[in-house]
Amino acid sequence: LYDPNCNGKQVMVHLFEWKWTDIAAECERYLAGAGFCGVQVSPPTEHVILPENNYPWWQRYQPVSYKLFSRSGSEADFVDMVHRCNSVGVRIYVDAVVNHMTGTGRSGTADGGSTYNSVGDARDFPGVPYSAEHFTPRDQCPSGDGNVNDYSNPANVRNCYLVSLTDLYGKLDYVRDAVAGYFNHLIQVGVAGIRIDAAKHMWPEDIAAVLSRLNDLPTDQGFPAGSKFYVFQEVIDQNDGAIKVDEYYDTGYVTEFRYCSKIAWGIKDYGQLSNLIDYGWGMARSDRAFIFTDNHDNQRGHGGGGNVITHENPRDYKQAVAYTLAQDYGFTRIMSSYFFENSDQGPPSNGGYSTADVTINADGSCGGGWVCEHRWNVMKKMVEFRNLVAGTTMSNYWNNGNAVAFSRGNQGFFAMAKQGSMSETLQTGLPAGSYCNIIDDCASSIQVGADGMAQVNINNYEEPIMAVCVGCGG
Ligand code: ARE
Ligand code: CA
Repeated sequence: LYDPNCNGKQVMVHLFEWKWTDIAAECERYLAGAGFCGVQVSPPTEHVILPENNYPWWQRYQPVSYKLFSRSGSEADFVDMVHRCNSVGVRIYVDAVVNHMTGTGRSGTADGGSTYNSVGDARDFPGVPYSAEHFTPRDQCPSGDGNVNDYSNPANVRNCYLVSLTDLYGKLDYVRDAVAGYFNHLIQVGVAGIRIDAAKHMWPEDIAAVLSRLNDLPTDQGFPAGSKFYVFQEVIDQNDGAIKVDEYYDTGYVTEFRYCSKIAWGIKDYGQLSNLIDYGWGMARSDRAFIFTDNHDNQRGHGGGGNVITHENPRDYKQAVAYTLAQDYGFTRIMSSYFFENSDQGPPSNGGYSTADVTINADGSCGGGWVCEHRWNVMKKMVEFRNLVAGTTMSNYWNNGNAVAFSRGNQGFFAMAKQGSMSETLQTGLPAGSYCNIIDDCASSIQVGADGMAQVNINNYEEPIMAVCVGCGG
């Protein structure tokens, strides 16, 4: 439940809207070598298709059945991806949409062939199958129009329809069995875990009931016997409602959205980095916190949006992700995006509904509209750093409001300078010796004395970051 099942590796990447064929290739050609734990993939299940909205990315958050047939590919492609990634030690985590099915008022046939009808009182999803009695009864929802509209009332949040999405009745054994059946199918294929979408809108005991029905992970996909599905739950707790992240600790990790605001604030005003993790603010305990600088919603103003830093400001973004990976709180995920002009726009396409391949340029960056933040040199090097210092705590913390530095046990040392330069004599916590900065590919280095002190110089406006570690770099 709490172990991501990736051999102690520390960082996941969300390859948002990538096709299964491209993810399989990315595991083999890049992610394995770069030390990534695994990939969060977009929802793999059959979903509505919305030409009238120009095939927005969010159509995949309206499932039609649990058949593995989506805009990212067929079930055969999915299975091939999971197997190929597992065989190079990179795990797959599925974005699981099980709080609801489609929005109300929709009908049609999904790509995998299943029909759906949620027009009027109909709630027909024969591909599962679900019908009207499997959806939360209207009298359970204390809201005038049946939709979620009062975040101060847990029954409203969990029993009403989130943005008019038909809400599954998670109390029923039938629904719990159906959802567990979907998850056990993923497990049998070799998926290592899930993000539970809209977990905040599900009762924790309903989630627990589903998880209690799950099998161990299969040893034939390289999981040690007795391994459990890794779970992280999307609970947006910004101190703005009745639902708190700690209600979900027994069923897995929780997304910590306050971290997104905090790191954005900290990069704007380095002094704030000193109290980045604010337990007084109710932030989740470290061994339950799932953290990221931005996600597929808040980078485009969905899901409450907020002040977050994204790839659109590369200089700030590199600092935000570098700091996130350098410090010791939580389990980390890196976002990998595509460029967009409006917040509904789907991924790069070949026209219409067909998602374009990810193009890899000769220099290792991506083309064709894909941003591939996870391939930026700073991100790659910081993944290496975080893996190497895993298990150590932050110490020798120093912050003068313009530059910041700290050590990770006696394994690593990190420094960052907002204006692009710094020159300070600092305690590194490291054994004496010469260490090179992996961020600038060892163009600069520090000399650590017998007392652990070193002269730390940064002179690099675009990437004002230093990361050194025992046994990394050249
Ligand atoms: C779309 C249309 C809607 C339409 C609906 C049904 O935009 O107008 O009514 O379809 O036809 C995504 C998109 C939605 C989209 C949906 C379904 O973002 O725009 O709706 O897919 O296609 C809350 C929830 C949180 C949720 C965010 C978006 O708590 O769980 O809202 N996030 C997840 C995903 C989303 C996804 C869904 C859930 C649905 O990450 O990508 O929606 O599966 C405060 C509160 C938060 C609240 C936030 C925004 O911060 O504390 O709890 O988040 O405000 O309301
Ligand atoms: Ca619900």
